[in-house]
Amino acid sequence: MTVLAICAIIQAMLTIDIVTIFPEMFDSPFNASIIKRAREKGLVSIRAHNLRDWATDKHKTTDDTLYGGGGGMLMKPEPLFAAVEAIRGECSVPTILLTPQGRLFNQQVAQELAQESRLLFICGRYEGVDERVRQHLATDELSIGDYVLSGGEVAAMVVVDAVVRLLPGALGYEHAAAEDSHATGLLEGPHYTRPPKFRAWEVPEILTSGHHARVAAWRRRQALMRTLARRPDLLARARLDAQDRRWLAELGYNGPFAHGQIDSER
Ligand code: JF5
Repeated sequence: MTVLAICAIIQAMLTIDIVTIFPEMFDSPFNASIIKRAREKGLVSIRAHNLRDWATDKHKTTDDTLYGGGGGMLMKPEPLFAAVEAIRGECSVPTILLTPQGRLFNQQVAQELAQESRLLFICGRYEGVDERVRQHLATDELSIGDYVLSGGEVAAMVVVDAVVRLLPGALGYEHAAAEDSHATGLLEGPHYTRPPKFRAWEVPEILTSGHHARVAAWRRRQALMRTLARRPDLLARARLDAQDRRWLAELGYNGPFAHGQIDSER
């Protein structure tokens, strides 16, 4: 048996539970593309639970008005606690509330979450959740960016997508996750496919030259140029070698750089 086949057998499944008042929102995105394939391969199990199943009144109420007035609605604590405690059972499960007040989600957080065996996401609606849910039920609060969504569902989809594609075996060998932008710490440079000339626009000659080392150097330089132009903040944390730093200096960037030894090879 191959090492790969053995790894495939010992790879434990990630179980993701989502608590929401709109479980049907998750049907399409989790039944397409990479997430669908990861589920079919048994790498991940994803369940979207209807919070209303844990509401106890005849109208299945999950929200209520704010104490202190001012208008607006908040998610009631009782159905959320009942749902999360029932789904968790006796297990300790990272329980993540999606909210604009959370810590900012990024590739590093995605890598951390991909190491877990279970994840539970709470999707808020309206003006948010009762403070006791944050304090005594959620173990973590994540934001996917500085904008307001109508609810946590779309944010949960973003986090689940970023995590699932990191699970070993989720991606085809066409594109290993280690090569991705943000895993390298740089933005990707320009990419081209056929035809070599489309309308007036030609593919850079270097790419069709067949000089693999020169192509690699060109791509790296393009990635550095694009990162400097669009996201110079990323350069301070990127892994850069001596050649990278020389190119950046030519472009007028002289730091800050991440500390640690300069890689002799990437
Ligand atoms: C939400 C009440 C949560 O809007 C967001 C969000 C923005 N960035 N990251 C998450 O969460 C949804 C809406 C209303 C609570």
